[in-house]
Amino acid sequence: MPVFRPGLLAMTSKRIFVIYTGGTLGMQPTPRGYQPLAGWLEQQLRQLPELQQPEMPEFVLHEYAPLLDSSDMQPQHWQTIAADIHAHYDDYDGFVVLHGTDTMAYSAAAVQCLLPGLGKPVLFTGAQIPLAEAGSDAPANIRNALYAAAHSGIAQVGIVFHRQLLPAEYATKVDAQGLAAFAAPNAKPLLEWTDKYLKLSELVHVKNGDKPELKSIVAQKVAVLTLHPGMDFELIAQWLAQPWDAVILQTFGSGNAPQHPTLLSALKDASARGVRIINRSQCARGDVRTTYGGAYALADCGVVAAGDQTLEMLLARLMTNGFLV
Ligand code: ASN
Repeated sequence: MPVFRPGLLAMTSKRIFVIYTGGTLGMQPTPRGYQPLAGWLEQQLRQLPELQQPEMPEFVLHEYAPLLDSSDMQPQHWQTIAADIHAHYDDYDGFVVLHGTDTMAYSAAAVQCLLPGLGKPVLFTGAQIPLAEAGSDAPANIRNALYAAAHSGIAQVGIVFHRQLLPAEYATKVDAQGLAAFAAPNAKPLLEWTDKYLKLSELVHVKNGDKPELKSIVAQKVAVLTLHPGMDFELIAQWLAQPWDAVILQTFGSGNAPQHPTLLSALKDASARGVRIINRSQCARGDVRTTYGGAYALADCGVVAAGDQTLEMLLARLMTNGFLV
């Protein structure tokens, strides 16, 4: 396993393009909760001691207007991020996207789908505590993201958070307030920062610099339906009759649903009309399998098993016309 000793690296001439979309990282307290503040972050980052070390790369900060809480991010924002990376691709060694944590895993998954054939690192990071407040996790997260974008050799989209670099394909937000906000229950971290070392897992795609393709978002009417005991299947059947392009069913355990005739016939009708219906487990770890009758019943209705894909990645694939399974 390759190991980097940050302290021993010589001065670097690496250049990183940083896209700042908003999020808690750069927010200020106001009477109506935390809000982003335009034009504030760059000066703060230029003074941050963590970023002044010789092994840290140079960076250019591209601030979006308006800065957003990530709950306001939409597919068109994913497209803008991917297009900006694509437009600046040849001029930088890697890319860091500063983003709110709430929908970071969705944006990271989407950017991965929008830039197939990526040959350089694209690392999303943010914070749970604003940089403006004591005890903020922003300095360490930004430092680790910039460092990994310059030195790790990773050629994929990842999320750097709380001493880990997780693959965008498997990352999800698991903690609303805690600093270890992200996990990849079905994958290993690509990198982990220990006290002395940066450990690189063997799973990384190695950097080759190749310019990716830039795909476009395809407008889709997608809905997510989480199954639960006590559902009203008559109402669900009416809902499934709406003109969806795709429905992600969050099923029980290893992909099971109640074998209720009203539900099953509504699913069968919808899939016969061309609605793509996907079976994804509502469990965080594990995958969808035809182990039980409930999963076979869904497959008989034309419902497609999602394997171990995250909700974020499934949505991203649906919205970019990528392969689902
Ligand atoms: N609401 C914030 C956001 O997603 C949460 C955060 O960044 N920690 O923009």
